[in-house]
Amino acid sequence: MFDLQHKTLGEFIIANQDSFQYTSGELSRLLNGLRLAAKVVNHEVNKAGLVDILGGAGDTNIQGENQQKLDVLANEKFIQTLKNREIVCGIASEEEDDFIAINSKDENHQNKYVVLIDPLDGSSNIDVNVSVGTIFSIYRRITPVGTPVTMEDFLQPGKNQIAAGYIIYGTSTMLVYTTGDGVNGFTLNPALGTFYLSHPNMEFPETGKIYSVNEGNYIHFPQGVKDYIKYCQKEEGDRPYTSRYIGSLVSDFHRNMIKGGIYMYPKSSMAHNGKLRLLYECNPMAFLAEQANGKASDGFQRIMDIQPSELHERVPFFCGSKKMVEKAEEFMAKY
Ligand code: AHM
Ligand code: MG
Repeated sequence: MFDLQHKTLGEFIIANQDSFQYTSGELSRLLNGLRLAAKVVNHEVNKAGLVDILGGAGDTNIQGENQQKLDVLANEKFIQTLKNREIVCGIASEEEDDFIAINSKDENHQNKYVVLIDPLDGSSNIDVNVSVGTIFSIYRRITPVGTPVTMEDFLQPGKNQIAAGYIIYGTSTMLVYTTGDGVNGFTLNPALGTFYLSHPNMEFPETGKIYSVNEGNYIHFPQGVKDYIKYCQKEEGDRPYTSRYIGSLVSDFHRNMIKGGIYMYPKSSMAHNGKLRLLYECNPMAFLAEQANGKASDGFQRIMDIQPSELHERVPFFCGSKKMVEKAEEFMAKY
């Protein structure tokens, strides 16, 4: 029977905690906290069509976008779960203007980790029953334990991440994560409420045949991107490629990792740094991509080398099968 043969996420976390280079019990508790919140949010997402939790909550987030109620709810659930368990010293969320400092009860602030989270990404897809996701990223704090966290603890380059992952609320719900030792995917058995290891050692194929980009913005893209898109469409060798764009980063990334492909959110004449957020979206996906033999770039340089200067900073994003990202960079370099 599937469920009995396969390792559960809880078992996997325990089994692998010794191989983790940093003190591990705390990270395990943190991953367990995220796993729990994921199940709660999954429950809410799955009943989205049934209850009156659809539509804008009336608030706009810091980026000036209308927040869906489920965004707010997912944000609350993740923050509550992490706060209550006192497993992190700070949280930054795409839905919050500022980071949240957490003071543990013993007043010693002994927790070493900060979490950055996009609680529900792709939320414009919720009310049309298309997959959405949660993205998380974990760093060790820079400032000493025993003191309150500061902005410095959050503004770290992606290469400092010690873990990152996503939860995809799709045809099935999966939790996919890395602690820097490859990428593993776990599928939720909704009847039991248990995640099982279903996709061990996930890897992007070296190259692929899918390109994912919002082509409606074509006219506003830099010439390098336009040329690369034309290259993807050209009849030559294994081309033309297939165009697939869900508009939900986690889902587009997940498909491309399994099938081989490239996801792009370039800058445009409308949005000078693209749309995606370096800290909540690009860095965690870049860490996963690199751990899965893929690549992530802003078109010119490695995403995880960028030194962030603000929490909600945006950056152009090219991510996926290594050869495809390199090809896109080649076109970008011409201009
Ligand atoms: P969000 O954080 O407001 O949900 O925006 C991020 C999403 C990504 O999941 C997706 O890839 C992209 O925005 C789609 O944007 P667009 O509709 O401009 O193509
Ligand atoms: Mg988002």
